[in-house]
Amino acid sequence: MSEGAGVRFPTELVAALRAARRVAVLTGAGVSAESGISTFRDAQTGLWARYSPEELATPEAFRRNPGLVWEWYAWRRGLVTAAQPNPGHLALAQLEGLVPQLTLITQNVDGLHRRAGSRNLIELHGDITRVRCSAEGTVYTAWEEGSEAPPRCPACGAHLRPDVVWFGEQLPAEALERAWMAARACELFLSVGTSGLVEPAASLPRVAYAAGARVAVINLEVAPSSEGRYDALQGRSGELLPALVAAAFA
Ligand code: BV8
Repeated sequence: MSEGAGVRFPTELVAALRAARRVAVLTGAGVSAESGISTFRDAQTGLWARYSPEELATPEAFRRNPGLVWEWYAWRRGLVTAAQPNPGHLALAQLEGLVPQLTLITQNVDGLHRRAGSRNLIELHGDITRVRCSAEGTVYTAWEEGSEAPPRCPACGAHLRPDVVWFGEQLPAEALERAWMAARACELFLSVGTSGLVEPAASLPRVAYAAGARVAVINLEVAPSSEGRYDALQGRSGELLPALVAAAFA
């Protein structure tokens, strides 16, 4: 075992990270939990307790009640902009400068990896701090909030919508292709803070493993399915990621 910041890791994992030319990382909501952003598995709080994300994060919900869906995203956007990247986000941004090529593939829509300094970033499910025209697809990073919710596209008058991928919607083809390629090409794949329930993102660790990569899972709960194939590191990403970087590069 190798030690970093008081945490012990399998020596082979630390050696693999130190030696890797290409590393791919998949993150989920668990990486942002220590920034105070509740995960999808956590109960929704307050006003939104009676809704499940799966029933609001869909095109049908937006068609049925665009104002409700818009308000839910406005509430989440407020939480996200008030949050700060945590040591897990920062360790991944630091790691990008320590290995020859690190590709960070995130399911998260909170923008915290970008704010932490990660640059080679694939946002599989978009970013709730951006909106787009529901008719033309034009993306806006700033918009007028008037009396009407959702606000309307300044160019065509259609409703604006969050720039995210809803359940039942295709992921952006270019982002998904880049993620498949990174998973197939890497020597080491880290899956961090994800329950691995949502496809197609959940298939990426399997694609990497099948292509010969070493796969390590860092999560509060480690699924028995990874037994024997993956390095399973149970714990908080805000503690384990900085410790792993320290063990490999300190
Ligand atoms: C698609 C953006 C092709 C929006 C998200 C029926 C019809 C259509 C599709 C489907 C269908 N049935 C199934 C599907 C496929 C569907 C899917 O996978 N459904 C699941 C629920 C079964 N997928 C899709 O629809 C995708 N598109 O397939 O298109 C298609 C098209 C048409 C018809 C057929 C096929 C689109 C999926 C993208 C959805 N958008 N987000 C928004 O955010 O509002 S998904 C959203 O939920 C997140 O982005 C994320 O991906 C997911 C939540 O997962 P996690 O990130 O893993 O978070 P979770 O809370 O689950 O887990 C957190 C983990 O962290 C836990 O394990 C916890 O223990 C751990 N943890 C907590 N704290 C810490 C920690 N770990 C470490 N440290 C800590 N401190």
